[in-house]
Amino acid sequence: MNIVFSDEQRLHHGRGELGDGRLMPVVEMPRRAEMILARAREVGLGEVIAPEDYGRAPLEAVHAPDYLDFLETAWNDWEAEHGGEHDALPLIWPVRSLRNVPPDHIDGRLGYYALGATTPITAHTWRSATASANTALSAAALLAEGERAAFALCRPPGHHATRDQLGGYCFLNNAAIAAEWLRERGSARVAVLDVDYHHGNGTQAIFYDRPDVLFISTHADPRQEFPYFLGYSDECGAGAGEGFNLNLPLAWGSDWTAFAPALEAATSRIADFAPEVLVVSLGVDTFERDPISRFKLTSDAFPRVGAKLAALGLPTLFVMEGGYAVEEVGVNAVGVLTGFEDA
Ligand code: B3N
Ligand code: ZN
Repeated sequence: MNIVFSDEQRLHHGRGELGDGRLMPVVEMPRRAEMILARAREVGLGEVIAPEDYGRAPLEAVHAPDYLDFLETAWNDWEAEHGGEHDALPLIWPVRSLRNVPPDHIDGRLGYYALGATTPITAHTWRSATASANTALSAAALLAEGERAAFALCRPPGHHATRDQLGGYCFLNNAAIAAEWLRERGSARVAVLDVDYHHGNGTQAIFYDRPDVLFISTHADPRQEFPYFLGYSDECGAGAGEGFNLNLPLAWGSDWTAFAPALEAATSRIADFAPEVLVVSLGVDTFERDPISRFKLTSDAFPRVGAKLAALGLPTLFVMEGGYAVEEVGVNAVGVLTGFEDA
């Protein structure tokens, strides 16, 4: 299986993230991608290919043009107002009693276009985020050319990014951009399966009223875990999309015995849907020693996940999402991919 990755994806590196009531070192760091790349090379997974530039059209198929303009200019606007010493972070949001209008000032715009305060914008964010989206698109193109599977080593990740909001370390929704591109290239039905520890709220929202893109997510129960405000089991899709969204939340502490039945329910629904292609939002923050998560999967679970996905017999695009146990992230992410290939 070929791997798509660009050196530009290393550039985004936040100086701190808000958590525990203070600014902490970021967990979503360039070394994550380096560890995954090193492991992929170590096991001879496939060739590492640089992405092509697909331009703005596939981004606009998923994201609002004004949001893309904001992302592209946010750092310059922030630097002009606050200097470049600290990353850009929002401090107020258009919540219930306020008006949902985009202001002119960068501090207001940050709140308008962000769903939380954990995602710093840096001087290189736009470059890395667009490179990450191009990585997903280039890997999708490998499937369109007839490959059975491809791995988009996306970083920054994407599944929390909505049509017009960043959050949860995500700026552009790489999996959604790839899924929509595959749809527009002629795949009549696309399934997106999100196995990250966190609910893929952005991907869900983007496809919520669509019957042609099935979204399924296994994740930590939003009653207990980020993103808290989406990912409940009664969210089934809307309008023409009703019945094409399936959330499978699991309690803190879930191990393979809890995770495996959810994965079985997910793959069974995908088989019924009979998609032409499967996009996997691949997070390995379900790992027992992940520093920000509370599932208990051991490293030997990840090849089993890959084998289970392979049994669907579908062209499969893996799009990297979360996973912050840096020493093990390569073994765990690549474990899914070798499990898929060896099945
Ligand atoms: O949940 C957190 C968080 C929890 C613990 C942390 N420690 C102990 C360092 C740090 C952060 N923050 C909220 C933002 C979570 C974003 C999740 C991104 C992700 O992986 N999505 O799939
Ligand atoms: Zn996650």
